[in-house]
Amino acid sequence: MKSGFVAIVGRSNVGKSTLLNTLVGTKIAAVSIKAQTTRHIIHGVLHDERGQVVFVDTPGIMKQAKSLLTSKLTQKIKDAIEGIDCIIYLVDPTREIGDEEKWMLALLKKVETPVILVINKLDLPKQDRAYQEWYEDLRKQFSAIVHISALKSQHVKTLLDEVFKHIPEGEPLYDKKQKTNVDAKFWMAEMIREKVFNTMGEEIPYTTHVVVDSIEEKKDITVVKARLITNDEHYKPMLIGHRGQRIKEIGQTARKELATALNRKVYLELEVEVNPHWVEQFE
Ligand SMILES: Nc1nc2c(ncn2[C@@H]2O[C@H](COP(=O)(O)OP(=O)(O)OP(=O)(O)O)[C@@H](O)[C@H]2O)c(=O)[nH]1
Ligand SMILES: [Mg+2]
Repeated sequence: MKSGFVAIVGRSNVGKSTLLNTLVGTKIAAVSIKAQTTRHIIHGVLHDERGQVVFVDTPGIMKQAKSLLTSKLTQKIKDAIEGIDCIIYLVDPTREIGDEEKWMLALLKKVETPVILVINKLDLPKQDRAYQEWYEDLRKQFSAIVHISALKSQHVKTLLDEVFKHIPEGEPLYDKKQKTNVDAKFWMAEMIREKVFNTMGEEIPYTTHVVVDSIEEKKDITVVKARLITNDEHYKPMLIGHRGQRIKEIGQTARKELATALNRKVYLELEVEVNPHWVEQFE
């Protein structure tokens, strides 16, 4: 049996977490239109007759936002590509090539690991994919090139066949039933944070954080208590909204998703907290 690690890298918003979820077949990682949605290294485990592949989702590279959070995330990307068997370099052909893409390309040039260039968002109309050829011209630098739609699950099997070529024989690292390294509290916090990002517009900074404090399994309901943490007093009323409308909307959409995933009734209690130091405490 084969067994190995594959890192999914690329700049912010290209669809890395969407691809992880599609490959594993379950929603593990949060997905949003906001940049820097992913902040932690998340494992999604794929089991098939050939063996096991642990896909490693990474934070998107973002150069403009010079902040403590960004530099911590950049370090995580570098750590994630150490000691793995193959890299999926995911790109978005609809967006202009900028400094971030160049940074990513320079980083990948230095690694010895095989890199598969994966051009995403194939489901979008051709005229929207204006930079596709620019990426296709880079194919010589990579071990393979695959066009996919992570969102619509197009050609994901082709990608997987390509990945398995680089996976060595080995013992499985995860139990057959296990699909991720993240625990329930972390996963729920990620699902709630995704709703914060998708409910709020540009007014809310990407630094908003979520912590789940408790999950209580009652007879026919799961009670979840969580805090939305912002680093600035100023954002608290925005998160709460007029007469609590915003927080209510975040809570309702998050509760629905958790209930569907768990196949149980969920009661979700949300609170907003200001903590100017959370980024420093972030690991
Ligand atoms: N049309 C289309 N949209 C996609 C596809 N894959 C991802 N998206 C969208 O692109 C946006 C970003 O997706 P994410 O999966 O959060 O991207 P990411 O690369 O993980 O982003 P960060 O975690 O911020 O680095 C979301 O709105 C997705 O729905 C795709 O194949 N086609
Ligand atoms: Mg992500």
